[in-house]
Amino acid sequence: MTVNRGNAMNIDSSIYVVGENTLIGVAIHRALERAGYCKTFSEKGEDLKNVSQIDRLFRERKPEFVFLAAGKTGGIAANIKYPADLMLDNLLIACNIIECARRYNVKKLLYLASSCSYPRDCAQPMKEEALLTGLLEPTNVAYAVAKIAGIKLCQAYKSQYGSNFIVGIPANAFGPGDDFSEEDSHVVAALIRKMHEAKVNDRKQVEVWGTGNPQREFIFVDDLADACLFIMDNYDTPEPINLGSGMAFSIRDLAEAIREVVGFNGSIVYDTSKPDGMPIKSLDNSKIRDLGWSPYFSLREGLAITYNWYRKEY
Ligand code: GFB
Repeated sequence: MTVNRGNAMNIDSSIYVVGENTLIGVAIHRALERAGYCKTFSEKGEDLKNVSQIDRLFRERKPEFVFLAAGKTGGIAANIKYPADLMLDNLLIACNIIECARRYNVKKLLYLASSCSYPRDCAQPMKEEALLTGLLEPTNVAYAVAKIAGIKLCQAYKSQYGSNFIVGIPANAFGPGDDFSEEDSHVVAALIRKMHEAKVNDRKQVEVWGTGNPQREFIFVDDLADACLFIMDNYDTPEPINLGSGMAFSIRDLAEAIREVVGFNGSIVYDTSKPDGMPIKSLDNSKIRDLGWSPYFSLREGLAITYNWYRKEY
């Protein structure tokens, strides 16, 4: 029997997870399947930047709920090297998906923004109201502007058409399926790779970028996916909502934690010629906690699962 919970997803709702290969998209699929949702799908080779392909997909598959977890991402170096690619990809995908969701009367859409949408010198932990109150971090301004455009587009559709499009702002996600490339990855994947390679090649030291002082809030991707399902069912207002874990650490502490999980016994050196990026990014999670959601995995557990996955895959 189908249970009707107002705006909530039903077990047989048609659910489209946009981003078939992304870290977060894959984790949302896993979470939906685990929870028993039986009609979930992603694009099958369609180009998300091609509006006629996306229009056809919506017309044929008729999704009722959409998780928008697509768009190019990358760590600090990728943001410096490819600002145009990152910006264009994210803008086009947001425009195409959000407009098709309106055209085909999607009941509800969740757009995933990024914590780099907050101003560089934001008061910490960052509250949702702080968006657009100051200048952005220069190393990721192009990507951040694209993400802010996506947030504002959801709000504009809500205001003009009454569309139930909501926005989640995730902390820095990591987990199985992450990009482990040498230069373009985010810090967790990069340090797992560097320390693993140093261990197996018997190297004595590993280089960590920057001063080690910046602080980041990390969320294990299965917790993030769980938070996405939770707000799809329990949050209906156009103001963004932070999706964090409360686990804020300095890069130095993160590097030590990864060293232990990987079992690397050499030393860690800091290359201060590399950029630090935003000094602190930590989210105020009171909104989602007050609704009744909290994360399950500790940083250590998340790192161990991610490292096991990395060892099997690489
Ligand atoms: O993960 P990350 O690239 O993302 O870097 P951001 C976080 C911090 O780790 C920075 C330091 O201070 C880096 O300098 N770090 C140390 C390293 N060693 C490494 C390394 O080997 N690789 C990497 N990548 N970092 C991105 C944004 O910023 O975060 C994006 O550029 C996006 O726009 C994403 O929002 C979530 O948190 O600095």
